[in-house]
This record gives sequence, C-alpha cells and structure tokens, in this order.
Amino acid sequence: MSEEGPFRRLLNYMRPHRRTVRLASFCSIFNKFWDLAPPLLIGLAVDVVVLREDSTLASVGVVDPWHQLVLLSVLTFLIWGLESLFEYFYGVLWRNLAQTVQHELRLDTFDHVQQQGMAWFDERQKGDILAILNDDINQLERFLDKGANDLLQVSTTVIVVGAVFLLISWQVALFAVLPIPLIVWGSFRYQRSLEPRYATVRAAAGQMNALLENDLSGMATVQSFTAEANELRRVEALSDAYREANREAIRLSAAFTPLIRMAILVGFTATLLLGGWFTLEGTMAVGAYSVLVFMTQRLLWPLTRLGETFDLYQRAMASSTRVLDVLASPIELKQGTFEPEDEAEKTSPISLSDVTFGYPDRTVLFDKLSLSFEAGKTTGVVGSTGAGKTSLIRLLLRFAEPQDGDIVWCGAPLDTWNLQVLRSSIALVDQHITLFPTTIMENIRYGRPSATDEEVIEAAAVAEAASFVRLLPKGWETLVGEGGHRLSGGQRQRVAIARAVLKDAPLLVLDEATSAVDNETEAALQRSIERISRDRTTIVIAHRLSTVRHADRILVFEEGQVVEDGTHDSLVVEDGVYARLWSVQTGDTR
Ligand code: DCP
Ligand code: MG
Repeated sequence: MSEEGPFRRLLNYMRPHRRTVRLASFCSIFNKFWDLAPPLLIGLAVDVVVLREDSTLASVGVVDPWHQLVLLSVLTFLIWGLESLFEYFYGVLWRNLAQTVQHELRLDTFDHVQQQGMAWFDERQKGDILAILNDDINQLERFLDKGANDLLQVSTTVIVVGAVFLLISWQVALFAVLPIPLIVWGSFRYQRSLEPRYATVRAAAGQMNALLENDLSGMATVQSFTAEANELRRVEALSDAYREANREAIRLSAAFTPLIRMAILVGFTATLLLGGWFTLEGTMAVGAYSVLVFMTQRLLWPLTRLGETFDLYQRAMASSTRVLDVLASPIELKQGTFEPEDEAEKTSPISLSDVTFGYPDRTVLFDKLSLSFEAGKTTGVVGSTGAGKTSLIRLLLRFAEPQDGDIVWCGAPLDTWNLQVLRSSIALVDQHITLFPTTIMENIRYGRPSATDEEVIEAAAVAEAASFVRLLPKGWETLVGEGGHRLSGGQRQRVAIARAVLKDAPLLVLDEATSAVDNETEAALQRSIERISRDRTTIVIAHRLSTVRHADRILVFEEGQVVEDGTHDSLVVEDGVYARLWSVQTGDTR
C-alpha cells in the first residue's frame, strides 16, 4: 500500500497524458464559461428594454436600443457557437482519454501480473485479479469519461457565479455564497466517509468474482456432487454481502443531494429577497436583479448533481487503489543477466547443493538437498505422492525460490540467469496440463511459434499424437475447448508432449506426462521419448515405474530426500523402497 492518496497516484500514473488532461480541462472550463453567459445576456436584454439609452450597453458606446438588441443577438450566436464548439472538444478529449487510459492501465497491469512469481498467484484468487482487470478498470473509465468534466464544471460555475454576484452586489453575493463553504466542507466529510464504503464494495465484488470463477471452472465437480444448491447459497451470501456493502454506500450517497439542495435553498431565497428589496428600493437595476435570479438557478442544479459526481469519483478511487496496488506490488523474482554459451546447456549437469526449501506456512520440504542431473542423460524420479517431485521442477524453472543453497547450471546459479533464457532452455510437460482454447495445431505450435505445419506434425508424430488427430473429423483444426476439455486425458497429454518436443530445449522435463495413456501407447511413447532424449538432459517423473525403467539413473524420493539412487536393475536388487514398489506394480505381492 502506498502512503499517497489514490487521486495523487492516479495523476502520477497519468503523467504522460498531462497535456491532454490540461487541454480537456481547458475545454470543460470554457464550455461552462460560455454556458453561464445566457443569464448575463438576459440581464442585458432586460436592461436594454427598461433603461433604453441609459442601459449598460449604451455606456460602452452603442446608444440606439435597436442597435443594442442587434448586438445582443450577434453576441448570443457567438456565445452559443463557442459553447457548442468547446462541448464537442471536451467530449472528444475526455472520452478518448478515458479509453486510452483504461487501455494502457489494463495492459500495464496485465504485463505486471504476468511477471509475478508463482508465489504471488498462490496468495491470490484468479477471479479477484480478473475483477481488477475488468470491473475496476472500467470504473475508472466511467469517471474519466464523465466525472472529471463534471467536477471541473461545477467548480467553474461556483467561481464564475460567485464573481458575477460580487460584481453586482457584494451584500447579495455574501448571502448567496454563504452556504458554499458549508457545502464544500460537507462534501469533503461525505467523501471521506464514502471512501471506505466503496473500498468494501470493490473488495466484495472481487470476492464474488473469485467464487463465480471457481464454480464455473469446477462445474463438473459441482454437478457430480449435486452441490448446485450449496453453491447457489454461497454465491447468494457473497452477492448479498456485495448488495449490503452498496446499501451502506447508498444510504450516505442518497442523502447528499437533498442536503445540498436545502443548503442552496438558503442562498436562493436570500438572493430573491435581498435582491428584490434592493431593486424595489432602486439601488439595483432590474437587469442586474434578473441576472442574479437566473444565476442562482445555474448554481443550484449542478451543485445538486455534485452528489452523483462525488459518488462516481469515490467509486473510481476505490477501484484505482485496487488497480494501482497490483501495479505497485513488487516483482520478487530477480532477473539475472547470465546467458550460457552455445550448447553449454547440453554438456553441463544441473547441480543442487544444500538446497533448503519450504512453501510459506508449511514445514520444510527440502532440507539441505544435494543432487545432480547429469548432462545428456535421462534421470527418472519416483517416490510417493507429496514427496516433492514437482516442487523440485518448480525450483528448476524458478517458479519457487530456495530459501538456502544453490542450484547451478552451466556454472551459474539459477538466480543469476536471464529468466527468459533459463525458461526457454527447459521444455516442460506439466503434471497439470493447460491447453488453450484453440486448435490442436496452434496448441502444439505454442512450443515454438515460428514452426511450420510440417514441423508441428512431425512433433506430434514423435508424441504419438498424429494418429488420433488424423481420426478426428476436423483433424489438426479440431478445437480443444477451454483447458483442452474436449480431448481425453491421454490425448491431452500427447498434445502437451508434442508441444514440448517442438520446443526442442536442452532440458526436457516430463512430470507424470504419460500417466493417462494406455499401456500400449505408453510403450510407443517410451520409444519416441528415448529417441528424442538421446544426448539431451531429461528428467522423467512417474508413478508408473515402467516409464522410468530404462532411465540411465533413477532417484527415489521420500519426504523431500533422495533415499535411493541407481539404475533399475541395481535398485531392484537392493531390496529397498524401489524394489518394493516394483514388486507391487508387477503384481508380485509377496
Ligand atoms: N505444496 C504446497 N504449495 C504448493 C505446492 C505444493 O504447499 N504450491 C506442498 C504439497 C506437498 C508438498 O508441497 O505436501 C510437495 O508437493 P509436490 O507437488 O512437490 O509433490 P509430488 O509432485 O511429489 O507429488 P505427486 O506425486 O502427487 O505429484
Ligand atoms: Mg507432482
């Protein structure tokens, strides 16, 4: 959280647009300026017909009343023309600025979010981030579209009308502007108390979004447990919390306009009575009196709309706090500069020495773990669920950072690497596969966007995917649906393997990559993987031991420690954890 107020922060963010803001403000102010002129024209017209040759206009040289009226008409045309012109300009400027700022803010925020480490995402809910990127940014857009102009115009009105009153009669002006300090003071107080209420509203909206997102992506689970009623209740509770939060804000917000109207009434009545009295006494011209009466009208209406504008402002500030907080959240992942020489990754082992790591609020997972993945060889990693196999891979990709110890590849600790170079050197088939809602062809091409169709098909053949793709009615152009849900688990895995194969990186990591395919396909895949992992550093994580059987070396993990290390043959003979697992899987239950 920043110490600065949200408005300051927003202005800072909008600094590059300050010229446009200035120009738009100028147009808003001048539009109001001309908009306030008609009461003056009416005053002058009354003045002409009442006083004729002694009118105000006569005193500037136009003596003939007819000439005065013609002059007034010309002025009217001019002023209305100017008013319309400035209205057009401020409309175009503010509205386009609102579009530009929301566009840039969305891109900046998303760019910033994409640079965050996985720990940042672990702490947050996707739906809430989504609400920030959509709703909150739109809220800001609405304020810039309309609210900024409203605030400027109300201020202009108060100043111009105040000045005119003062020129005509300081006594009347005194009474007319009397309520204004009260209104300003009240507005600030009101604004202050509205601020936390709208912060609550935005937080509630984020919570609700997060639940909706969860429910929608887990709809199959919801339905299979017939938990629809339950979920509806949970959504209802959060939606109700949102409504309540808004109700709190509305209670205050709705009282504002009537209160201001009452305050203004005092000023209006004072003008009416006092001005009328002066006119009757003959100390004030009839024209001046009509200006006063019309002007108080002009003052009255915009001020009553101030409530609405402050409301918009306060909502926008609550939203901009949320957006700017995300933008200000530090990127904890430090970028290094190291880039290996050509081919160095292919000949250098990856060594972990005394690596200590634990997730936040969990017990330590790796305690002084030391091991090394030999270059150009295939290392199998097995072990019970929760032993830390996937976490080890997360450390290699720097999705998580060790609290102590070093991981060195190509002679450089991973945290000194250029992050993009490091990650492009690793082709990962994740345990939880994400496919994108596009065609199979494009999903595989994600591994290397420059690849030709032929290269994509070749990679698919290596991953044993080509055969099933050809049988699909739309073949390579088949849409896989959100997350790849329109493919079977095993098909999804093969598309993911093809994607990693196409990436052709020096380190290949397969985390339970073939767990969902049948034995026959797995055997075929095994042969392909053996071919592509030749002379490539490969890490294969699997529960099915046949998957790692032919690895050059197998590491057995238990609770974050390597408890056994050797080839399949040596481990089977050793009669330890691995031998026991092997006998279970081969059906030999001694
Ligand atoms: N863990 C955590 N926070 C995360 C990920 C994991 O606290 N963001 C915990 C859960 C486990 C431990 O870390 O207790 C190790 O998890 P792994 O995913 O590394 O375990 P495996 O990959 O070995 O298990 P599996 O075989 O089930 O994939
Ligand atoms: Mg795992």
